[in-house]
Amino acid sequence: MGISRILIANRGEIALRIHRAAHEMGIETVAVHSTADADAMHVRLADHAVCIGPPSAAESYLNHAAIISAAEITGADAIHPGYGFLSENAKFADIVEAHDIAWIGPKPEHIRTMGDKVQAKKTAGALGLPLVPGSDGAVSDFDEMREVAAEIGYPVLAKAASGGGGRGMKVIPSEDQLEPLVKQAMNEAKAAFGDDTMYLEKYLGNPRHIEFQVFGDGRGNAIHLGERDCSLQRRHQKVFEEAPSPVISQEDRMRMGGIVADAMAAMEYRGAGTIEFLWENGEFYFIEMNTRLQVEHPVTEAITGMDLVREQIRIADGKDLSVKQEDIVFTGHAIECRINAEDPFTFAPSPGKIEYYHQAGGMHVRVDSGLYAGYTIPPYYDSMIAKLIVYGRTREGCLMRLRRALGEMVIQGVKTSIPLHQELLKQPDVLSGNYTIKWLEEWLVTRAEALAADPET
Ligand code: MV4
Repeated sequence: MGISRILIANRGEIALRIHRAAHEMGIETVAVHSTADADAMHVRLADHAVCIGPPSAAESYLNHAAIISAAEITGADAIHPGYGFLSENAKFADIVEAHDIAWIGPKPEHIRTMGDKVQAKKTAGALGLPLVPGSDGAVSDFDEMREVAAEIGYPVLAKAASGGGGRGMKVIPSEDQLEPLVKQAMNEAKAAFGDDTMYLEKYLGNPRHIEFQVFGDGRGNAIHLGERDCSLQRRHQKVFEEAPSPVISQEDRMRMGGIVADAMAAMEYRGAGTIEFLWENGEFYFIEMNTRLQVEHPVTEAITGMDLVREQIRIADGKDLSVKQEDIVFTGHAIECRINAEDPFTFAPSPGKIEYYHQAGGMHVRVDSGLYAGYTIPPYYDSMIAKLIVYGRTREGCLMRLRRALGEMVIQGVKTSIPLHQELLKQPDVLSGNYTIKWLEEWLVTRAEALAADPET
């Protein structure tokens, strides 16, 4: 009994990350890949590899039948979905479990609940999490919307129940624009998700994005691993993440962490999860829950010393949580820079052949990446090609080490966001931790204007 062969239903750095955790546990891996990923590092390292389709994700990494068939053929007894792709697909999770394959993820019912943002908010509220003031669930009647909006005050934010991650939102500045803007948002939501259910929230003008990492055993025990600050984002793509947040006190961390862990215990949540909050004027407001492992999980690993993928696998195998809350110690500071194959000024994707690659190293420097010299980055998928995660005993020490490590990284053949990160590390607001979700995009505008005025800068 027990998990002995994991099929990794993903690609890129996260596939490699999962492979490494599995191998450390003595578990074999099965890589499934598209024709475009035959030369990927995780495919080479995996014990078994199955080509599941053409480059298009719809026909490969999202292809339920091909993935289940690959699991059956190779005798995999568990599937890890990584992030993105099928990771938050409740139907696929159901299918996996119906095949007696362990789903290394939350219970399908919880994926389903949290995928519906109205249901998620109701559930969070019932479990005692602080909510953004807004409509009590979905609203479809414009008179009712005007009533709710008048009560919470403008500006309000119309959000699609099937949205999330920034999709299907519209800021409504005043009552006269409510009906036309909500109608527009509904049309967009209908087109994007096939569902125009909307809800209203008070629009928070300048918050930080603070998310708590949680783990549950599915039987009523849960822990939190503190927060990550992911406020530096561009178009809902995180660029730079850190743990702990520079603005959260140890007291608030343990208080809010206790609330989220109690909530997860009460719902008998299983596996890894992230509870997202907006944080403004010292208050937390729940917005969404992600029922998956996140890209930025390594910063939590760095400050807790825990292997989050190992924890996920243990839980999927029916084991207890490996630690008790009182045994979790937060030490030092960690920052992750996402390195994308893209132009550091225009953000245009830059796929292609890696002519030369040199990875940063040294004390407390981690690079999660499947890159190697001679590898060709395919144009079909996400542009993130590496994550640089640096740890230091203090935030200042971490920033100094990060600057040094970024300077060591050499990626030739494609454009990357390394120069963007090097510029960011010169900004006083980044160095002092004085930023909100608006900071990066505002800074990028200033930078573009300065560049237009004087191309030498
Ligand atoms: C908000 C908000 C302001 N007020 N909700 C964007 C993604 C999704 N997770 C929720 N989002 C937001 N919800 C209220 N009531 C602002 C955002 C938002 C945002 C949130 C986190 C990180 C970056 C963001 C960028 C733009 C808008």
